[in-house]
Amino acid sequence: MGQTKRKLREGKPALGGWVMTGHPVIAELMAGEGFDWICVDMEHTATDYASFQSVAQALGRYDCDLLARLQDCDPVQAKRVLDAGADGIIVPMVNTAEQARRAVAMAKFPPDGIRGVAFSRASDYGRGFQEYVRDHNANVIVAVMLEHIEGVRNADAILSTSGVDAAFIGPYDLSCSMGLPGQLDHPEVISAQAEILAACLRHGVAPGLHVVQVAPERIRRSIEQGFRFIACGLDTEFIIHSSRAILEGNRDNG
Ligand code: 3PY
Ligand code: MG
Repeated sequence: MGQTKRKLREGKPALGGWVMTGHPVIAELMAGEGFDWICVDMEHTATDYASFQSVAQALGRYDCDLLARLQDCDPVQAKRVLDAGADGIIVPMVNTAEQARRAVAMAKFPPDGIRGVAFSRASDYGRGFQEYVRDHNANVIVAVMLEHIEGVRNADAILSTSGVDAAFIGPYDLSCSMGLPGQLDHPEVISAQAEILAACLRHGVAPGLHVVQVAPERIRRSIEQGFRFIACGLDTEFIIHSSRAILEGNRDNG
């Protein structure tokens, strides 16, 4: 079992980096700084499976779990990223218990799920087949995204689904679904997030949050609030902000 799942089980924060660029070097740079996990976003990017596999290969020498955010609750996508070496999946827009059951099933081999076996990279091309299949269902991380008000209403049913390790709030989609796009500090959005957090605690699921516009104090606040599976920003945001900070005040001096 990787460190992320172990930390979540122990109620400890597991901090993740978020890769929009799909580039293995970016993922390596972030993993080398000590993130517990890296997520490659395949929902809102052009990242394909070959790039995902390159990231998996690049992260091999780091003690850092690799997750993929899928485009949808789709068994084909889950199969392909897990075969490439993902340690888990983040499934967007899980609004019902049925979708949550599907998310778990597509991540696990029978008898717990429906994932097909293969001599893929994940099992060292078959050389580690028996061991991989034996341990996988216990090791894989299944995070469902609660990012729609319908998901908030169904939070108890979703989070009582066996095999869901973490509930991951997408604050932007959540705010949009409430007619409050991007108003993350609106009391109704804050209260919807608090409902998800409380449902997580009721069902023993790790509460997660994507702090998209990241600052160290926002991560600290999220941990204090009780969130444990926390994505810290985006690689693209890191590059924007460091570029801006360097140029600010120096642009006219050259
Ligand atoms: C959202 O805020 O909707 C997200 O999906 C963040 O990952
Ligand atoms: Mg979203």
